[in-house]
Amino acid sequence: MSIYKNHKAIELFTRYEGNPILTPSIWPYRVNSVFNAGAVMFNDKVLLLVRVEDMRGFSHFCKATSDDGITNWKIDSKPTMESEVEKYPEEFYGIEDPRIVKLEEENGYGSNYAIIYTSFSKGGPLVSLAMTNDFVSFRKIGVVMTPDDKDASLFPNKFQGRWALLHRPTPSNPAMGAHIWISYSPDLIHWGHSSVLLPARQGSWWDANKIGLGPPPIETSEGWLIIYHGVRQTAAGNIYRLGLAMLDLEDPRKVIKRCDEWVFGPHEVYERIGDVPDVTFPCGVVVKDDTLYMYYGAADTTIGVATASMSSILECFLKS
Ligand code: BMA
Repeated sequence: MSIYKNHKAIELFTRYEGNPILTPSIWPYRVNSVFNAGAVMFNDKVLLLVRVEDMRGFSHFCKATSDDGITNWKIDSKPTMESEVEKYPEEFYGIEDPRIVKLEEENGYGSNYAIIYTSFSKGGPLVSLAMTNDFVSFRKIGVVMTPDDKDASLFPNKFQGRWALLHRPTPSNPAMGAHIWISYSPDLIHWGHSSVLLPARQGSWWDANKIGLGPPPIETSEGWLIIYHGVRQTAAGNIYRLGLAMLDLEDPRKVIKRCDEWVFGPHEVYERIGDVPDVTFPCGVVVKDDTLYMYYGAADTTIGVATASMSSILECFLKS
């Protein structure tokens, strides 16, 4: 049920009518919430690495797969990837919000898939990297960005011999705004040459003061499509909505265009009510033919899917 029925906005994304597709109540073991999942096509199925919050409040990842990416999810019977605090002390309070990228170039680890995630350390959230070939065993590389930093993803390929990472450091002075940055590395370990890529806007904009990357960058004919979240601070709490930007294919530091209006936000009851109300938070998409499937955490409690045609998304960049 939506309170926005007959709303004048023509929505770019269509929510699956059976949303939410994944909920804590169908989980094979006892959990508090399931949300913010990374997504990838793997063995002709949609594979989600779901952030699962346990009954202590700590998160781990659990794999769910489906042939059509909408129904009949097969969920691992126990956690798939967990914190290992002895070896990786930065994972002290759990691991959160995975983004999955299939790497197109040799990376020195013999692994095809990179998982970039937030480790919740004793010093705050930071960015970690793990590699896998099968989503059964994972090789953790460790910390790539120190705290406070989160909402990070690699690109699938290198740019002039260097990997690129989008991430969102948080300045100690909140008045400075939390922006999306880009950094470079020759080896996925040592990062630098950092600069602000997309700044949070100011004033009454929907994406004022704090923004962060959503899913990994999506390669299109027009450039790298970026879906990012903007956090609107209100007297009643935060509203997490989504907007679009396009980056140059050859040099992602060049922002070709950033749309003014948000394209998705909390409307439905399951997005408006939950552990954290009014949150739509995607960490993964898959593209099949001309359709983009966006998997998003709803109110930090369940997972929904919404679809849009790639051609209609690209049209947004002509309009605004
Ligand atoms: C962000 C992240 C997300 C979460 C969102 C809303 O800062 O921590 O994991 O979904 O807040 O609570």
